[in-house]
Amino acid sequence: MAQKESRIDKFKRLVSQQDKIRNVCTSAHIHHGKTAMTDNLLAAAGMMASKNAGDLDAGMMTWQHADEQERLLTVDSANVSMVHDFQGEEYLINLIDTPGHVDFSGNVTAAMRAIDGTIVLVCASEGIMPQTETVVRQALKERVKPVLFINKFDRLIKELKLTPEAMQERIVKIIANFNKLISKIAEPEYKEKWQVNIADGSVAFGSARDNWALSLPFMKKKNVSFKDITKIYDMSEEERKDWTWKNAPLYEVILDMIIKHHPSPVEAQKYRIPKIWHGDPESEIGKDLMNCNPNGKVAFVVTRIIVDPRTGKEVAVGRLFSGTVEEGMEVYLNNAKSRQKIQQVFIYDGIKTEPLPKIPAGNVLALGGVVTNASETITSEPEQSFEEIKHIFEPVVTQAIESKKAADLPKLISVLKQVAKEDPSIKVQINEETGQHLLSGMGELHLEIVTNRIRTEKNVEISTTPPIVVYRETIGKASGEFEGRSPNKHNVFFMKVEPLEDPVYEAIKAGEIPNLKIKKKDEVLIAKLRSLGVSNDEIRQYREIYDDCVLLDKTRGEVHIGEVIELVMEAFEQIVDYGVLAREPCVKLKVSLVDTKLHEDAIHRGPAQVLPAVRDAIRLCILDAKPVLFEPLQQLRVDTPERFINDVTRIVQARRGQLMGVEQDEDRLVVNCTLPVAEMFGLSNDLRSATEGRAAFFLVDQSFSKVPSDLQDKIIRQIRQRKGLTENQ
Ligand SMILES: Nc1nc2c(ncn2[C@@H]2O[C@H](COP(=O)(O)OP(=O)(O)OP(=O)(O)O)[C@@H](O)[C@H]2O)c(=O)[nH]1
Ligand SMILES: [Mg+2]
Repeated sequence: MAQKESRIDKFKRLVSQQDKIRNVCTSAHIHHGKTAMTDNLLAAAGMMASKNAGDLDAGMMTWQHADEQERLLTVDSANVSMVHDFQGEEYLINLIDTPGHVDFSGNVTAAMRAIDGTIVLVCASEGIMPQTETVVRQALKERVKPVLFINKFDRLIKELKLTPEAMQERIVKIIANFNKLISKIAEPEYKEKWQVNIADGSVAFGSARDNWALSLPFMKKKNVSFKDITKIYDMSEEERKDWTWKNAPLYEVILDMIIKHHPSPVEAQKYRIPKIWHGDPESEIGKDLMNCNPNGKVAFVVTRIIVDPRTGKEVAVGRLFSGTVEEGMEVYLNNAKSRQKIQQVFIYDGIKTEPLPKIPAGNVLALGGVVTNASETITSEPEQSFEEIKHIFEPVVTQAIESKKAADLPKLISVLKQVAKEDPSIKVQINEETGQHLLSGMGELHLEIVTNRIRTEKNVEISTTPPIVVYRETIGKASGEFEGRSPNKHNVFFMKVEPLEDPVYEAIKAGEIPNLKIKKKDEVLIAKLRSLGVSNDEIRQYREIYDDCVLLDKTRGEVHIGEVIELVMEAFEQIVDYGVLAREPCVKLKVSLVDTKLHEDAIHRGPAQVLPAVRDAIRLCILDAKPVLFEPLQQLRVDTPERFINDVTRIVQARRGQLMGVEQDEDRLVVNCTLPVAEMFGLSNDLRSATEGRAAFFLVDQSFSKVPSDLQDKIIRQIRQRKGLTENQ
């Protein structure tokens, strides 16, 4: 008798059948049911007790941290893999369940790099929400194809008691709104191509919690009508479970949709690679990437660093775009510029990692033994890196943190470094002198989760200050030319600073131009800058793009420039990181090196000479260019029952908020407004208590705007005082 194939052997076989792989993620507005769906898919694949699926009391399988269980929300992405039979063939589905809360949206961006398709969930009752738009943006930016699952359909049946006709109308409306989003956001080529469609089954609807789903093709196959659906909640629970398992099984409808409508890695890489990797497509690695070649050169992008809960060891999760990774293989880390050895290669089996001796291109997997950071490109030999994984929102809230016990000082530093690795949207600034470190995150909840994990999971007792806002510095006009002299007086740098042109700034912010040191001719960048209206002369002068600022080299015929330009870049980065007014980060600066006088002898123009000279010159320029402080603003959507509208507008206006408009949406009013982040602390409590908990707000977008002039000096003074800066620091 033939022996039954073990599950791990099955995975081993399927990882190399590239046309039978689908790499996907869930994505949605907060709480629209991503994790309930993921858990139910896992249960059906026999990877967890089906009894626990979607049962919040018993705990979601994919919640690996206690805080997720306590707060009933997803913080970390969870990788799971499963096998599904479709038309007589077995498929391997690598699925990442992403968080919905906007504070953790960095994890969504990272997941989008690893996968090729996403199932966007939309609550049937709430419809498209601000975060739905955000996740569609995140997906399309990485050329990840969306399909739609309209979830919580039970609410239409049980709470709203809709007729079959009204149900269909609701579905049509949600699909139309979803397709409108795609037309609005997608690149021209995908506006039409990626529209979802009820007839072809790229839309499904159902209840993730109650473990059922349907699509139009599936309804036809099973001969199920909308009228039948209206009746299922009149059945006893047992009856309903039997009926839905037979006529509307969630796992079958969703996994069939994934297999039919999402691309295999081979198909996807043909159009995704040109978007996320800007090397030469005709080179050997370029061809390997485009073809997802398992026998080609290795190219792996790290999307997340996680600590395996079972072993306590760090693993690098990501996507293998080309080649085959094996245990014991030596690889090159292109950002770190170092060689390391892969000790283990893991695939996900359900939620657990399982070591395999080797895994070929086209899979989401994890590497053990490689100590690295998210966004790293791992290859066999030095190669062109992938585009940086750029997060859509920036950390704008900061907390100072200190260890309570002196003995924990060194431990806290290593824990903070670890936290910054594990969480792509946390920024850590370590100050070994004062012992007071700064942790910046997306919002209050983000910092609360991270600081609690430092206490409970990393076991360091810490004290924290209340959250404060991170400001930005920029300039109001072009400066004159200013010089900076090196301490030995032998080198002079002449600099100029201007506001960066809007089109270039917007393109950098949108992630269309990555952080970059320009060492050789970069055709993609040249074409991009030209399309943004930059003159050919200036394009040639571009040397670096760094955090929303650019550095140009306008010197001519300076023989030693090649030897000092790296140091000029370093000084430029230092000023961008710590501006002039209050040592807050700078934005929208175009800094030009205009001329230099350099000592003949390299020994007299080392870092100790060049760095302070360049910094001084840039500082003088900025001071001449009407420096201003920018504050982060959040564009919010506040949903409220009509009777509380006056309370809501009062709260918004009391916090320096601006009302942009009020719209009626079904049974609620939708208030669009903009608030300074500095005024947002405690907003959710205020709103809750003024509206009996009925109003809720959602982040639509983030921007920076000039601090009102009457507040600027006061805020600068406060920041400088907090940082302990003296007059001329
Ligand atoms: N009525 C109803 N409730 C559902 C359904 N699916 C999920 N829920 C509930 O909605 C809430 C959120 O479900 P989750 O699965 O955690 O949603 P999520 O999208 O993973 O949430 P985040 O990851 O925190 O954004 C829970 O209370 C679920 O029980 C559904 O089909 N119908
Ligand atoms: Mg979740």
